[in-house]
Amino acid sequence: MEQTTEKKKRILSGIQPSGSFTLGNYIGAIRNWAKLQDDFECLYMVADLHALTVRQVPADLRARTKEATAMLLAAGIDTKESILFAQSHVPAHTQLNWILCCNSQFGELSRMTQFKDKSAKHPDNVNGGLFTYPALMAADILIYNADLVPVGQDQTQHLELARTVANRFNNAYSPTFTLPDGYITKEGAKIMSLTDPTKKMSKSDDNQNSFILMNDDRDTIVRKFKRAVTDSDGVIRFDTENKPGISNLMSIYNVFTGKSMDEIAAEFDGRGYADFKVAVGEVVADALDPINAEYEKILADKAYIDNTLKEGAQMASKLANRTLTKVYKKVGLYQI
Ligand code: ATP
Ligand code: LTN
Repeated sequence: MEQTTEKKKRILSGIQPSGSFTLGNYIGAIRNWAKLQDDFECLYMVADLHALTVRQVPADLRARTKEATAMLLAAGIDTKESILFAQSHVPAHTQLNWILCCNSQFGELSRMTQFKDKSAKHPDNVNGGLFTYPALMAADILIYNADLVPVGQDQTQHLELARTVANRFNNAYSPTFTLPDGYITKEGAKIMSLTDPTKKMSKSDDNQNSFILMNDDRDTIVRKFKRAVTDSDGVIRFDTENKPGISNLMSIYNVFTGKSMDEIAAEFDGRGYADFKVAVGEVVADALDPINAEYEKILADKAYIDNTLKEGAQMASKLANRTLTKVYKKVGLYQI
């Protein structure tokens, strides 16, 4: 690594343990997290509190938080380089959340598309947490004064809100928060559902065939790709508007092979969709297999996972509490 005296920029990102991680999560977020560790000071978080905005089965949430931690470790998050923790283990996030809620406008929160989507999906549970979700996400980021936030495209609106709130606070009091930038890779910023390629691949989708899970086995992966919804014109060409299904598969193939869309089109010229789908399945399975083997090993070691989270929470809390103390003072909360 290049020697430099400059302070490394800081990164914070999070993922909800609202289901097992999908290929969309891997390509859009997790894959990049591991790569960024050398060049940035990274904090990665299992956003268990955010998951509560949708009703969870308690035992499942508990299990998935542990599984999420194991999967992040298996995917290359190295605790010698990065801080890995669970959101609920660092209470300062929720404490700052309140202050940021008081600095977020009803109109701003009402415009969030994720709020609208999830309200439509769960009309019987349009709760306050779902509405103020972006203020908690802003707290996650701002409490560490993160410079960059690696996320998929769907999170850009939330990031924009974090900047707005940070800016408002800095102007109302005094410069306190770093304005965070998104770090969104062009390739794979939005992987689409395999059963409806106009929709984002999402781990909370009810249709199991719509997503590939990071811990699906090779046969399942290939089978799901074979069933992927495409079109009937039989030509492999990148055209997101008219051929969203094939374009999505091409994007996935591109991520794992590094081949350009033209190269992919040439490789499969004159061959049918069936061949292409199997090829996509194979490269995905090749990439996920070793991560999975590691995941199984880590998951069996509860003490290691617990210890990782404990140390992560301690380190994160130290940084977070410093910001919280400053903020409490600035807004005029009485200090004893
Ligand atoms: P949920 O279905 O519970 O809303 P999700 O699958 O959308 O979950 P999140 O926990 O909200 O996943 O997202 C974790 C990270 O993965 C975020 O950075 C998000 O942008 C990214 N991500 C999620 N789905 C995709 C996708 N289909 N393509 C690219 N990135 C994605
Ligand atoms: N809202 C994010 C998860 C998340 C997050 C964060 C991402 C919670 N807090 C802070 C980046 C930074 C999502 O992916 N749905």
